[in-house]
Amino acid sequence: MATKGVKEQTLVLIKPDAMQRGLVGEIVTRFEKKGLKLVGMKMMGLDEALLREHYAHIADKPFFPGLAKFMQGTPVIAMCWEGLEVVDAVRKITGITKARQAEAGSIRGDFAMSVSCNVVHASDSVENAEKEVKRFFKTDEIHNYDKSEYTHVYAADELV
Ligand code: IDP
Ligand code: MG
Repeated sequence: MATKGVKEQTLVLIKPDAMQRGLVGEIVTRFEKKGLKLVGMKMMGLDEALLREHYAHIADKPFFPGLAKFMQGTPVIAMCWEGLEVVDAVRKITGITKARQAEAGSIRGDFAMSVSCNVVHASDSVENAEKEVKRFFKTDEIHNYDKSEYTHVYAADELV
């Protein structure tokens, strides 16, 4: 799976608070309007093993059991977005973890007040994005197609 240039990929999860609050369309729209390419999307429930792997860096924190319960409250929507330096771009659109301090204009800044119920997950580095896309999607669930608007989203020398 190519992950360089305009083919860089990142994982976004729409979390259960956003599912309950009817924010799915709004969240997807923000990434679409930025000019990113949606190459994978599915609804899925997260089991304990997947959550322990995905949140390995915080699995020993006291808040982890509560977080795991929250993340299992509804199915989530997993998305793979593609674009030039997309991992960084999506983190900026997402905003910082503590949503009530997240910058206005970011998804968390505009739609959330909590540290744990913060509407979306976004991969935090190119290295982690590669692992996370593989964790949530099978190879044949990631799609390769031409996006006609790319000639307007990117300059010719960026389209490599
Ligand atoms: P991130 O989602 O902004 O990358 P991480 O530090 O990777 O933040 O934490 C993963 C998720 O764990 C957060 O999005 C949030 O849902 C939850 N979380 C992180 N820190 C806390 C905390 O101090 N209390 C409760 N939940 C937390
Ligand atoms: Mg993180």
